[in-house]
Amino acid sequence: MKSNIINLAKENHIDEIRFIDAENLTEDHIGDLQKFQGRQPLDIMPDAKTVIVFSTYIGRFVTDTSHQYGRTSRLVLSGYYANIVKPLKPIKEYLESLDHKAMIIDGESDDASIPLKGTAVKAGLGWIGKNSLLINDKYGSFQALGAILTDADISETYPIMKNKCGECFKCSDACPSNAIRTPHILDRPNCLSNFLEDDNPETDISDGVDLNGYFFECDICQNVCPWNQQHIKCPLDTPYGRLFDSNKLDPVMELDHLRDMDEDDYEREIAPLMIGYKLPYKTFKRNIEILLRGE
Ligand code: B12
Repeated sequence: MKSNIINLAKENHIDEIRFIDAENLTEDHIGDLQKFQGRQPLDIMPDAKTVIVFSTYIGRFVTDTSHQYGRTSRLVLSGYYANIVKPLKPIKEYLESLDHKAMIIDGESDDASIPLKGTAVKAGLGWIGKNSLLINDKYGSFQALGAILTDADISETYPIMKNKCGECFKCSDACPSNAIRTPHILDRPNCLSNFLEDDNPETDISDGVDLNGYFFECDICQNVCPWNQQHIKCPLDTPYGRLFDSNKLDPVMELDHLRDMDEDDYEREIAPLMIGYKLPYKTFKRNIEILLRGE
């Protein structure tokens, strides 16, 4: 069964796959357990035996970063922003065909889903960086994560990776809205990614802040991470990344073009990038205005 699952994962462009037991994640995996009440694998599927953990490299998903272009994150451009369901579906269907339960966990429902970064830590796929993201030597933090909870008993154990951030504080120093004051803990209301998708933020954290061109989501804390530099200079050539052609998207991202977009243009050219969640047009317009304010 396992080798069939691994083959299906490969066919669907997944780069790493691990099988961990469905027992509770501990402080070593997720830090403060209190914050994850009701989100442990067994809270979600009480008879689960295994969590299958998936990671896909998204380092190639970038558009032109020069000044006259707007930017969005690698996660959005990869199509996995709130939805890594598509490549996992054949695996879910395979498990179900063998009369097993299988539930896909993606990023769509924050509160109902297991914490994917901690799950990946337990699977030996990386460590939690100071920017609160999963990092490893091979992919840096440019990985989208997903999981399948199942009652099939196919788990293994993996050594947990040592944290290799050391004394580096580049992510917290670079965050223009000061969202990483405590290492490993993201101050969500102060994170630009959070702000740029919030239709009705309590405070406008963008005042006087350089968005580095980002109009939806933000990769600033990742762009400065030493573990990502090799991927920024020369992204890995992976099957999924190969499907992305930035040349097609670059003209759409020109700031002049973004500024002039009406709702129809937006629906046609930008909205399809946002799989699983669509930024309302009026919030997009607000973000572009903020971006141009800083030009
Ligand atoms: C809600 C959410 C957000 C929110 C809040 C983020 C947050 N850090 O909480 C917002 C919208 C801001 C966001 C932004 C982004 N997100 Co997000 N997000 C999620 C989601 C849906 C849930 C995360 C969650 O549970 N947060 C709740 C808080 C309580 O937990 P936490 O951040 O995990 O933090 C805990 C750990 O750091 C731990 N901890 C603290 N100290 C220590 C110490 C040790 C030793 C250990 C082990 C742990 C530990 O305790 C913290 C809680 O206090 C997940 C998908 C999922 N189901 O897991 C994706 C997810 C985490 N996001 C992801 C990504 C890629 C991003 C962005 C990079 C996208 C972008 N470019 O804009 C940014 C990154 C911002 C950042 N620096 O974290 C990826 C992470 C991939 C990776 N390599 O880690 C995920 C897994 C989605 C996916 N399908 O791949 N996200």
